[in-house]
Parts: sequence; structure tokens; C-alpha cells
Amino acid sequence: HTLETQLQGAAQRQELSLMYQPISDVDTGRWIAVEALLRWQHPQLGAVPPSTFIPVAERSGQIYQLGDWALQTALRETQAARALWPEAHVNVNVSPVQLLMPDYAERVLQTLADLQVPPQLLTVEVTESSVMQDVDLACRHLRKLRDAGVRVALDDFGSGHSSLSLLTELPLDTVKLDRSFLREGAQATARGALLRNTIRLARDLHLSTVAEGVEDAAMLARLSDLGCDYAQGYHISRPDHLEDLLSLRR
Ligand code: G
Ligand code: G
Ligand code: MN
Ligand code: NA
Repeated sequence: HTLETQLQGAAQRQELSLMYQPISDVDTGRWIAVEALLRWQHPQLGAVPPSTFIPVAERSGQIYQLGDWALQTALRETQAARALWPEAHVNVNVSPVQLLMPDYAERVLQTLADLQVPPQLLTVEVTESSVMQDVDLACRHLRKLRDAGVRVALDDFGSGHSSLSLLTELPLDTVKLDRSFLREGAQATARGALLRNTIRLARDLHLSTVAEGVEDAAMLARLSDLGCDYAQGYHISRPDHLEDLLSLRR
């Protein structure tokens, strides 16, 4: 309950910020986009991770305001970054609670229009579990967004009870392969087979692929061999302030 109270007004008190993590082309290394990641700097507790405060905000309904703030801030900051990086593109995470709003897609399109940002600047990242709460509604939202030029990525694919048919049913551009695909140790061979075949399936369905959690050069080389398009992870860059990333950009 205290976290909920303290989250109230956090944006106005400038305790919220966005960090950005680049997504790069596996073969050329060039950055094609950044993913916006919410951060909350609590005056007493310090950095509170999104895995702690987003569930709180989802239960309290604060996620609507938080989601609006994240979208608007990501669009403004990315639009501004285009002075130095003309092709800048941003991925924004969407909560299942937001996706269940009857007017979710219209609100995103209205925000783009209000800020005069071209829809092609934005990818929304939805998770499988959020889509599964109401597949028909999610499909309608995502179709509306894609018709306007916004791209759609399925986040954390392979982390839960992934349904392959979802890849054919949803209006998608991109599949983000969960970082568990790249884990070493027990079952690594089986996970490798899943990774290889998921990349092939995505390619057959004309979906682009982003591997998450790429932590070293060997993983990147392996992804290139498997035909994965894009990579994200500590090997490319940790999440950072957008202006700091711009000077490091490849
Ligand atoms: O950087 P990392 O620990 O921050 O992110 C943890 C999780 O928090 C990610 O899986 C991401 O999906 C989620 N997350 C980060 N930013 C946002 C946001 O703006 N909205 C929602 N709904 N989730 C976010
Ligand atoms: O939206 P999503 O679940 O994908 O959020 C990305 C999360 O993964 C963030 O918490 C981010 O800090 C974390 N992350 C990003 N790159 C790496 C990586 O290479 N390794 C690990 N272990 N975590 C990462
Ligand atoms: Mn994500
Ligand atoms: Na993810």
C-alpha cells in the first residue's frame, strides 16, 4: 500500500525516467532501435525495479497514467534524438492492463498525433500473456495500430507456455526471443533446437526476430549463423540515458 501511495505523483516529482537499450542488426552491428525501460528513483529506497512497481501500478490502476507518461516521454525523447540519429526508432512496453482498455489503440494514435510524431517511429511490445487475456480485443487493437504504421513486437516469446499458433493469429511485425533461449547449462541443447526452429518459423511467417539477453560475442555469432535479424543485450549495450547512447551509437 505504501509503494502505491508513493508512486502517486512520482512523475510530477521527476522521480521517473526512461532508460534505453539499443537493438542492433546482428550482421552489421548497426543500431536499428532502442527499447524504453521505466525507472523509478525513490527518494528513500533508491532505485525501485519495474518488476516491483509495475505490478503495484497494475493493481491500483496507476498503470494508465504511468503508461501514458512512458509513451509520451519515449516519443518526445526519441523524436528529439532524431537531430543526431535521423532513423531513431523506439520500442515501448505495454502492460496487459493497458491492452484491455477498449480504446487502447485510439489513445496511442491520438498521442502520436498530439505530439506530431510519425507512427513509423514506434514499436509497441506486447507479451503473450497480455494478449491471451482477450485475443480478439488484442488483435483489433494491434491491427488498428499496424494499419496506421505503428509496428508490433511480441515480447519475451518462449518464456512461458508459448503457443506457436499465436504467431500466425496476431498482427505482428517482430518476435522478441526471450533471453532464456540463450542460457547455458542443463537443457542448453534442447533450448538451442527451440531457438533455431523458432527463428526459422518466424522467417517463414515474414516476422523479424530480435534475440534478447545477448551477453557475449559468441552468442552474437551463433545468432548470425541461425539467421536471427537483431540482437539486444549487455554485449551490445546496457540500458542507458538516451543522450549518452547517442554518442556511442553504431
Ligand atoms: O530493465 P528491466 O529490469 O528494467 O525491465 C524489467 C521489465 O519491466 C521488462 O520486462 C519490461 O517489460 C518491464 N517494463 C519496463 N518499462 C516498462 C514500461 O514502460 N511499461 C511496462 N508495462 N513494462 C515495462
Ligand atoms: O521487456 P523486457 O522483459 O525484455 O526487459 C528487458 C529486461 O532485460 C530489462 O530488465 C533489462 O535490464 C534486462 N536485460 C537486458 N539485457 C540483458 C542481458 O544481456 N542479460 C540479462 N541477464 N538481462 C538483460
Ligand atoms: Mn520488452
Ligand atoms: Na523481453
